[in-house]
Amino acid sequence: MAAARPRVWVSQPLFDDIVDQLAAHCDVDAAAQVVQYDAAAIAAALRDADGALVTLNERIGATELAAAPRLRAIANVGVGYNNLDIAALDAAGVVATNTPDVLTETTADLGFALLMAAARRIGESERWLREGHWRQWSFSTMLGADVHGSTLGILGMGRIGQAIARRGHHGFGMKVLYHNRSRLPEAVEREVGARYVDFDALLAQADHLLLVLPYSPASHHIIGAAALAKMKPGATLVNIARGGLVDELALADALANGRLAAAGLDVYEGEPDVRPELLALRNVVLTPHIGSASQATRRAMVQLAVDNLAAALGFGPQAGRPSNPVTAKQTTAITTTGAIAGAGKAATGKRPGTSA
Ligand code: 8YV
Repeated sequence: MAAARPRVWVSQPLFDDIVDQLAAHCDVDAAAQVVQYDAAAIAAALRDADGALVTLNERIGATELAAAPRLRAIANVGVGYNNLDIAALDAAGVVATNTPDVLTETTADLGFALLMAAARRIGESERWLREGHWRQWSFSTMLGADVHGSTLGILGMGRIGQAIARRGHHGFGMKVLYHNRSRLPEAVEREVGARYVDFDALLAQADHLLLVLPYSPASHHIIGAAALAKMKPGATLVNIARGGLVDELALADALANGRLAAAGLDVYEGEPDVRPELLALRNVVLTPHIGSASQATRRAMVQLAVDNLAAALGFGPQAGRPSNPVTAKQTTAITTTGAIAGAGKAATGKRPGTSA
């Protein structure tokens, strides 16, 4: 008797033509429309599944796994995987994979776009024009901060951080400073044009600070009231990693009282809900988690996740050896002192736990 085909759950509509490749080996149960799942719905969907293809909106931990005896692999469509409890997956013998590399440049583009939009008040200017205020124009209308020639601070220096550093250094003549859980090799620092500094120096010296570090309990609210108070007055903050890195109420305060000039946010602690305190401010540019959202990159992410899942389930050219496994050991954290928490591969710039 032929072995039963594995069952795969696909949590959201992705790209059908790519997801359909799984049908060569598996029975595929793919969501036909966008769904917001609660824990019970995820447990129900996983009950008979051997594999799952999920996005960062699906949170999976010990509770959901307890009801999924057949589950062998979860392929996350995203480089960040803080939606998955990796220790619980390891304990349950479930392989988890992510989609690094393919989204690096696209996400770095968005980081830079938010930096420029915030510093040069582009969102605010556009609203002002649409609201019919142009006749009130004066020579000091919408004065912002320069990006070229300023000091760019990058917190988290994985692949995306490095891609942003290159843009700043080579494209905009910026002085680029970074802080990371470990220092890059000198040759990499030279190539990306960035200098390592400690956390406090980064806060104090950056005209524009970009957050590109993984979220974990250790990095929760790493930018809170204390860190904001150490930032250069009039600086810009951009977060393209995970919302939980920033204490959003403290940030809203700093933006409202002028301590920071502007912010650009692509991620939020309670997304898809955005705090009214942020929505009420004019000097913050808000985008709905679109860091990797170009046609080509989102397709590449789904292709990589499909290949990872097929390999983890024992099919295809990489059978048994998915390219991008993540394990609890790789889930490391940056610290404010520059010490390294956990084990990782940051020195090569290949950071499996990077979030954005
Ligand atoms: C998401 C991201 O994957 O890769 C990440 O970590 O945050 C994004 O690219 C994307 O929003 C789809 O879930």
